[in-house]
Amino acid sequence: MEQSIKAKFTGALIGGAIGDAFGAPMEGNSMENIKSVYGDALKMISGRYTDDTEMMIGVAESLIENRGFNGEDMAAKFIRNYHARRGYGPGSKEALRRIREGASWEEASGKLFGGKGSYGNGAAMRIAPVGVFYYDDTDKLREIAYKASHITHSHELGKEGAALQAFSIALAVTGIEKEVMLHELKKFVRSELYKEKIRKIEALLAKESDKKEIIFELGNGEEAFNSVPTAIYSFLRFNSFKDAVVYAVSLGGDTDTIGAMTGAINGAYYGEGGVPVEWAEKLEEGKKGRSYIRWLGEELYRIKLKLMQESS
Ligand code: R7I
Ligand code: MG
Ligand code: MG
Repeated sequence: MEQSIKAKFTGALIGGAIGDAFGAPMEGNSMENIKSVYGDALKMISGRYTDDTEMMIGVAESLIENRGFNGEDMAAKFIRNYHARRGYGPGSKEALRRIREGASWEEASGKLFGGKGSYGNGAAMRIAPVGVFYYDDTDKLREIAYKASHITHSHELGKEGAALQAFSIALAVTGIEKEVMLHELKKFVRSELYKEKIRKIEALLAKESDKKEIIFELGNGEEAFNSVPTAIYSFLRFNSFKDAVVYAVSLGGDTDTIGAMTGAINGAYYGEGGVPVEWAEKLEEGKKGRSYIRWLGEELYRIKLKLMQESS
């Protein structure tokens, strides 16, 4: 494994956190609203990240401590890190409350939203550590993405969205050519809804598409299927971290989350060096801030390297 892979691990985590913080002040605003306030000059207003990154940190901590997946521990990490002011989705909040009160991580999320579980993007938004850690093993990546999602999101479409986001990050780590990526994603996804979304991404990339069309066809909402494809599109359409993330956030809607997911794929593709320094410097510091998030990426890389050496 080359040294540059390390920068892709840290880039995915830092890039996700930056996309989250970048989009956070605009969450819930429409595309028109954002444009009327900022024009085309979207700025990094505050470096504060939200639940997206707080949960991503929990995923990374747990993978590191257990050298792989441990559901009970990952749920415990989510609970330990939880700060309501970071703005959690109602489903995630409820699942974590149930676990805190004694439910097992396997059963807590199952009965949400009428019994099928959540298809919100809360599992996909935090999945970057799984994407990098299992980048070389697609079957394992799928299995762990589903399990890590299940703690809060047991609906198939919620899990599939997280697996799709994780696999996009994995492909970005391998440095796959962008033209080939959609082909690989199409082979990977199992649900017809996501297959259709990927066909739409392909069609939209092949022509000039305006923002309204992207929002209409791919979505900018809190559902995994209305946000993960939008992040993938934003990555594929542009040639830099900055352009992709600015575009993703400018679409409005669930801006912190679409920003986070776009940032994670781009960070994994271009490496930490592709992340604008002025944005990285704005990302909050402190106990679990920028330096800690970078360290988590380095640790994931160090352990991955060790596991690969042990198995060869
Ligand atoms: O997915 P989740 O953790 O929310 C993440 C979002 C991100 O934008 C974060 O930045 C944070 O702001 O919250 O939380 P959930 O409550 O599980 O899902 C999010 C939303 O998706 C829900 O509030 C519902 O509106 C919708 N949703 C569903 N609606 C109907 N039926 C999710 N699952 C269902 C469903 O099965
Ligand atoms: Mg958020
Ligand atoms: Mg959000």
